[in-house]
Amino acid sequence: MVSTATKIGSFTFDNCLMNAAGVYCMTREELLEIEASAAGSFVTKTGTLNARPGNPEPRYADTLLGSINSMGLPNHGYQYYLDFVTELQNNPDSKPHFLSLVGLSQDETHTILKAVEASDYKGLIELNLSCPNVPGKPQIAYDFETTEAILTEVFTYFTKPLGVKLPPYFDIVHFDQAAAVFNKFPLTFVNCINSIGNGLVIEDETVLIKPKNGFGGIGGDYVKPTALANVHAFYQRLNPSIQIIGTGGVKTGRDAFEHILCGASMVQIGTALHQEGPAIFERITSELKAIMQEKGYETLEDFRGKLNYLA
Ligand code: RRO
Repeated sequence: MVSTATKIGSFTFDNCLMNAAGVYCMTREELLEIEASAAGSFVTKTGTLNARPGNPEPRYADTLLGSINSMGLPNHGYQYYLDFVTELQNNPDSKPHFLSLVGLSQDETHTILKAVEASDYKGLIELNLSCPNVPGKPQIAYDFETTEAILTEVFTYFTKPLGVKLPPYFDIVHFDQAAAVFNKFPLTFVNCINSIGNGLVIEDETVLIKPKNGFGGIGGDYVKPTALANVHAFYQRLNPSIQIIGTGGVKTGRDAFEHILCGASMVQIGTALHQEGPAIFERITSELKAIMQEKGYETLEDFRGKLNYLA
């Protein structure tokens, strides 16, 4: 029997596929659609201290090869998502979940994480260090000093299972430096990658989205090679206790297989989920199982991280 079950930290999941933060996760209704699908879990939209309307529309566009977005962190406020995942965990049949969070300042991030620490929530937490779309707020994880300062403070009070959502890095030295920072902390996982920040897509003579004169985060086919490189670079560098979640350019079972081959323990779907809807989880799961069957793999452990190099 071929299985796509997986584990992150002490949590087990019947399926390694789930949504990526930002897609199908703004409201309880959307999250319940993912919960009812073949996905192994869901992650919430990144919640901030206070609810936010986000950037002006149009702020998302599908393109031939993927998507561009400058949503601007619209969300119902972290308490909305914390209440929902806490409520769901009372159901013994509930899947384990991921609560995505970040503050608009370091103080806000600590206020939110202290509230989560004090809450009854027992699931996983993803700290988003890579939002590319809030005007005037750079992506935190491109600043290694700030990243280390935040995590140093967080782990003075935070004891729940925490991971970080990372932007793509593009230089080997940056992989080394980032991994050296993350290896100092008892992180449960890193999630590679968020969208490739600040791309520009043009149709005829005009940009596709309104905020930031058309600049936005790129997802979909464009980003798969970058995502795979980041998953594998961190798989090679991180302490084995820090697991990798692979996100970026997954729209087929083959794409998910490649993420796992590069070292991913869980695989998230963003742009393709937006384009196809939650039925995508069933399709990609069966495609992934067919590949495993053909290769004689029964579990993800049979091939996770076992990427071949040329001699
Ligand atoms: O809301 C967004 O604009 C957004 C976020 Br928080 C993020 O982490 N990644 C992204 O592509 N968009």
